[in-house]
Amino acid sequence: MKLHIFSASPNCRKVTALINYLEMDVEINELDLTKGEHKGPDILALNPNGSVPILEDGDISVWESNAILEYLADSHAEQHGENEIYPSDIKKRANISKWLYWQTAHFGNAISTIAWENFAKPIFGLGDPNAELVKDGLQRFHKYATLLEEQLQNNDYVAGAHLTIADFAMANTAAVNGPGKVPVSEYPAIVAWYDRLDQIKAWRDAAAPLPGVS
Ligand SMILES: N[C@@H](CCC(=O)N[C@@H](CS)C(=O)NCC(=O)O)C(=O)O
Repeated sequence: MKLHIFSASPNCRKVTALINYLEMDVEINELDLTKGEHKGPDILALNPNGSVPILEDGDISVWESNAILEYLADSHAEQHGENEIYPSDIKKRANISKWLYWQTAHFGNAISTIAWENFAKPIFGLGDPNAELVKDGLQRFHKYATLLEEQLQNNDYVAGAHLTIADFAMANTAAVNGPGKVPVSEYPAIVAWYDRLDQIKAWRDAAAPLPGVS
């Protein structure tokens, strides 16, 4: 298997964390997004969105980071057996899936808006933050963070008592929350959960230096 990434990207961190956690043998191809290396014809042939991460496995390519998490966890289970990180029981799986979809549609989407405007956009030379978009992102962030906060007040991990792929998915923006001015510090259970994840070497090792941050 081959994974195309930009290490500093939050959506790539969730995938590399899982690869580390499951000790999977995956070839890594690092692309520099700041140089547009993800827009070449070879990458567009794998992912017409021209975004990373992208996983190649034989004759298929998988894009959408949460789909890649599921595929990698299932591939690992096929060879090594069941793992609590993504169990096969359909009720446990549904409980994980709902958080994965929610992360993409809601929590992660709100954070992306804020962090893109405040942090990434200037780095890509695309201008100053748009105050209206930041305001909209913050409104959505607080709505969804309130829900996640309650879940994490009652559970150590996003989907319950065990670490699952939903944790790596949900925490993906940990490194950009600070420079992106995402107000996660207002939510103590979320902060404690980020700290819990930081105890996991596979997660820590997936962190990469951010462009423009020393
Ligand atoms: N929903 C997609 C988002 C992928 C995405 O937007 N990746 C960013 C990096 S975090 C990217 O490649 N951006 C460059 C671009 O879209 O041109 C996923 O979860 O994989």
